[in-house]
Amino acid sequence: MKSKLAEARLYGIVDLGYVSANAVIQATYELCEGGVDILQLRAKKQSEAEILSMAREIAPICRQFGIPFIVNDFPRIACDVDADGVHIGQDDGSLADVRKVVGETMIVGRSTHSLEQARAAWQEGFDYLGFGPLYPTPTKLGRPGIGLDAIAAMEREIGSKIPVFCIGGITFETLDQVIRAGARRVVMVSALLQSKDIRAAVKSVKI
Ligand code: TZP
Ligand code: MG
Repeated sequence: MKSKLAEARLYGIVDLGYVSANAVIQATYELCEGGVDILQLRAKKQSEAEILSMAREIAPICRQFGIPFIVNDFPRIACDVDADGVHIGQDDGSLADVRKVVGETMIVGRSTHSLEQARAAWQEGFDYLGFGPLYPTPTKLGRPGIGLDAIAAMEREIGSKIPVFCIGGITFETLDQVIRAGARRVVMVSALLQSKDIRAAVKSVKI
């Protein structure tokens, strides 16, 4: 799955801020069928037991499509459902601490919000990074947009070494300018999940 990660350009997230619990499986199928290259489960308000149960259902679907499955925030759940990876934020501890739970082979990703944080996360040894939010976004309230100016330098220095996915406010309107600013890989959350036809929306992303 590390080779799939290395090739991934479009990262989709099943975010429970946009998908109700009873629509998680449907959304997972539509993202996979549309052609996301990697998929994350992100549930900020659900209990660990609920997230475990959703992750258990999503994992075999991603496996069926050959798409790496990443669990946000919960290394233990990632292990329990035999996910391909776990994604953690700046406040979720060190890579070494996560590795104690998930072992050496699982993919571990980190959110970063500046070139300095991206550099630090690369030096620490994370497998991939999120970089953003580029624009302010309701999906991650309370964080200012870091803008597009930092993308080129980040891609030159870090994105040339490990996969870095630009994230935050990337829509069908903003995608072009994000790519023109130098982004190689993107995460799109609300733009895909709020589409009438998620599958068609994913298919229409050209990156
Ligand atoms: N981390 C930085 S921005 C963001 C996360 C999880 C949310 C991105 O969502 P959207 O809807 O694509 O702006
Ligand atoms: Mg977190």
